[in-house]
Amino acid sequence: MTVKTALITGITGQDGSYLAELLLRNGYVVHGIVRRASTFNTHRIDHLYRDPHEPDTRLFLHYGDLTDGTRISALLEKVQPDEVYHLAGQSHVRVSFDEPEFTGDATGLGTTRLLEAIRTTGLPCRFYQASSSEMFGAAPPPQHEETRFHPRSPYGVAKVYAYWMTRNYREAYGMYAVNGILFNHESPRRGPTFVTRKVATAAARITAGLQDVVYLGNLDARRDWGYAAEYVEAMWRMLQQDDPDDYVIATGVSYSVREFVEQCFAHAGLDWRDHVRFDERYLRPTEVDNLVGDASKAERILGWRPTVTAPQLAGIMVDAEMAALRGPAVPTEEMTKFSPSVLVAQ
Ligand code: NAP
Ligand code: F7E
Repeated sequence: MTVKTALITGITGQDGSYLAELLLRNGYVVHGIVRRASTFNTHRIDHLYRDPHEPDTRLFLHYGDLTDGTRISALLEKVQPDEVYHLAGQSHVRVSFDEPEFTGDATGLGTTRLLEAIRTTGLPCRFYQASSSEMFGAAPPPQHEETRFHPRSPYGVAKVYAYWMTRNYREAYGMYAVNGILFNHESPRRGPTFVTRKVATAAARITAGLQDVVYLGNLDARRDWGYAAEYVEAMWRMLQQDDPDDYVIATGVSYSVREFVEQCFAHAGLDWRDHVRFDERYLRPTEVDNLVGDASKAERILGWRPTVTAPQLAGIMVDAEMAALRGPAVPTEEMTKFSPSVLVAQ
């Protein structure tokens, strides 16, 4: 059997770490692009890393930045991947209002740099673009592959641009390039400033007596929250089809931020109303009110279906935060033992 080689941009992020685990489990050689920082930013994948001098090493990391097209091209030439999973980007919606230009550069143009590098190197590789439900923005739910985009943030606008560049390269050059339009997906590895992780951390810390309140913004927004480890499986399946296409990935059920907060605090044995305060700094100039994905196409063609619900996710995330406070931080390796079916049973 031929061993496939994958290149993951954003391997140090939440999704990159789960995807790297999945691909290594599936026998791939995995290369990841890591941006240089003055502190280590590889904590989500440290448990996967082996000394590159060991003969059975299948994970390789390379420095690179999405804003550096020359480096992206050089890495593609060097790695010669069969599949490219493009997950890197400035992914925070609120921050995109503060940094619209950088967000456009990294999250929007970064995709073009990769597509153009694939085209000019002539590699016959398959390309996955991490598109987002934020592209639907103000479009009423349920949102599916044919729903018209109405993005409500510089992040959403950048993702719409990248979505169309991916489709354009598919149509113009016959490239195997797909858009995975993923609705919100969370886990204990979620970045600490996204609302689910922020709330789960606060619930655990309040229980431990380390803080008393948490400041939040809009509690009325509704999101379709799923579990990240299950969503990366859908990414992989999208690149295993005969023909390239675009797919919505979602649970089909939405909860308000208030409901998710309530679930986290109840799981920790707390009444959220005693601990949640409002701070307008967490509001966005334009908000996305209600996202509910219709993933029936993915179920029909990819055979993909989520199993973890948002209330279960709230429990998983609060438990992980409490475990991290009890001892040394929850080892990432331990988290990987949560297979989706195990999680449902917990
Ligand atoms: P994340 O945790 O924020 O990870 C983003 C990754 O991109 C990190 O590895 C980050 O590196 C890297 N990165 C950022 N700017 C970069 C640059 N200029 N050059 C190179 N690398 C850069 O995001 P995620 O939740 O895993 O999401 C993965 C992708 O899916 C993102 O494109 C996101 O926009 C998209 N998406 C996410 C969701 C969701 O609910 N999670 C839904 C739909 C789409 P550092 O580790 O150094 O910061
Ligand atoms: O906000 C509200 C906030 O930042 C969710 C990214 O992965 O998913 C994510 O974007 C909701 C919003 O995620 C706070 O106003 C209230 O309505 O966790 P979030 P997001 O904006 O939905 C999409 C699909 C992506 O593609 C993105 O990359 O929660 N909210 N209070 C708050 N949000 C935050 N962050 N912090 C608060 O204190």
